[in-house]
Amino acid sequence: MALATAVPPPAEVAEVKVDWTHYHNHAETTALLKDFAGDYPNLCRLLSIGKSFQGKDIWCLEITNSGTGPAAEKPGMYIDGNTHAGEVSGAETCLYMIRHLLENYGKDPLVTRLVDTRTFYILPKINPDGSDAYLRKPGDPVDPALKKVDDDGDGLLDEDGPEDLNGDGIISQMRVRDEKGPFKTHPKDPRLMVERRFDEKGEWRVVGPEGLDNDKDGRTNEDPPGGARSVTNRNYPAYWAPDWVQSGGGAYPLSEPEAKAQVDFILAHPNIAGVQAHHTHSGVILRPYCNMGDDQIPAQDMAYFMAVGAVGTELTGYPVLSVYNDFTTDKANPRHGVFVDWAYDFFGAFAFTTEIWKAPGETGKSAFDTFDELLAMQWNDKELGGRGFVDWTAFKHPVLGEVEIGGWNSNYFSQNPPPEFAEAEWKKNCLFELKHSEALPFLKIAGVKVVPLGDRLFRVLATVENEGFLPTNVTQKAIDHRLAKTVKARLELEDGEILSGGTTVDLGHIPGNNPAVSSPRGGAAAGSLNQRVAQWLVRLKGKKAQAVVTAVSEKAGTTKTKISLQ
Ligand SMILES: [Ca+2]
Ligand SMILES: [Ca+2]
Ligand SMILES: [Ca+2]
Ligand SMILES: [Ca+2]
Ligand SMILES: [Zn+2]
Repeated sequence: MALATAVPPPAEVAEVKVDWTHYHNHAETTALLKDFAGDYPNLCRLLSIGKSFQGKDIWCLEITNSGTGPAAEKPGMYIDGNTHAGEVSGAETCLYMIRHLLENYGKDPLVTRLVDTRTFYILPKINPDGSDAYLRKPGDPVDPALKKVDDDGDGLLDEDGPEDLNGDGIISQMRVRDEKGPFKTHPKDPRLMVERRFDEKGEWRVVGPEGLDNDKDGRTNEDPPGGARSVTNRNYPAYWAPDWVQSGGGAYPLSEPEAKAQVDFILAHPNIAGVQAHHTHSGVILRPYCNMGDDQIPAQDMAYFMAVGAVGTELTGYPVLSVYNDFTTDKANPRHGVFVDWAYDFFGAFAFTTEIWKAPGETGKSAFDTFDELLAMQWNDKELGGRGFVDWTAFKHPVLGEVEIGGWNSNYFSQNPPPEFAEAEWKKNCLFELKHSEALPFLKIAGVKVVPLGDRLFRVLATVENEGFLPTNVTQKAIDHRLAKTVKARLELEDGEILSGGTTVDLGHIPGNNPAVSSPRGGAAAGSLNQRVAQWLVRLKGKKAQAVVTAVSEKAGTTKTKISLQ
């Protein structure tokens, strides 16, 4: 990097207003990203990394101070959201991060330093098609230019969309009275149902989502306008498995255009050292692996996962969990082809996936552990005025006859936070991810010593330091998998000859700034562990000369300094 030049945002730029009580669809997100890119041309650049199945741009806002060097020569922090259609919280958290970085640049010292020294690649919506299908309200127009999607693979396109039968704007559940049904009315709250005991009579059977089975295939609302195809988080080239092992992986790794665009983008940006994906929900920070235990993670990597993760827990209140150990109910059927495993194991970055939002009533480690509906209902009554639950009401269904429509409005109660609770979630995750980016390895030239040896001979000693917390190789796994590149120091000399050392000196991998964590097996090492010295012996043609020392690390950045020899 060149010398730092602070770029204060132009004074006349008004803040980009973002309503954090609103979940933004693709068109709204696009407009916001264009506003940010237009307002902060020195700090960010809007890139389309590819198109979704329906032809929507998958946006990446690249954020760094262009005055302090090219984006590719700084440690990269990759942040994405909304891979799963309904997990729209991830997109909002990305937008929050974007706004936080751009509008606090020049005001907040940490933000300013990070935007000067790191490059953020922020992709709010990996899956804009699925996200739009989820956010679409019953009756909203569908853009006729978009490709239609056969969600259920029956050869018909968009043939069974949702019907808001009772006209309340929400697609709820339908239930019918049935003595053989699995549920009875909850004895403590008549709005709720509970499973009957084997020796009790049933009262209710849930027949599916509110609507009509338009194509009479026995399923209701299974192929709505638009749609998402799969784009699940199982389509990545890490321990991928086909349908007979796990459903949802797609036809082959990266068969989905969104996943392919995402992986191609990351591979084209090898400076990316930190990876953060956003999903919902559970209120947990997940780390690798999805299909293996912690014995497969080198001790040093585990120490870093714990150290960075602990900051995450402190700032978000979310525990850091292994997907396999703590987030997989059936250990015989773990997840395959998951992004976080690819990013850590196959790309060599330090990767987390956060499941944003722990809904009230979800008292277990993960959202699928427990749902205490009484607790959830109490919270719903107290905090939301009952808005999170649609009371069951009778409706005369044209096909099913007498039904009741109601139940949890789970999209904005459990799957995503209710709007008034959203901003606090976005903010605390943003603050953790800033800390993750602060932990990335960061190269600097701590000093250059020029020792005159007489007769136009000089010894040049450049001390290259990793100021960051993580080592320049980022993970031990990256070394094991031959992904990590060593740090190189280069001397460019006018009017002289390098006699020993060669132009480029290989400095190996440089540990981070905390030796206790850098070498967990050997205990604390010497204080200068995070420094390496490059040496050259040179002979000048004349009495003096100018030279440039450059230190290059793929993931810790490039830095250079000018020296004079005389
Ligand atoms: Ca279909
Ligand atoms: Ca309804
Ligand atoms: Ca149907
Ligand atoms: Ca329907
Ligand atoms: Zn998800």
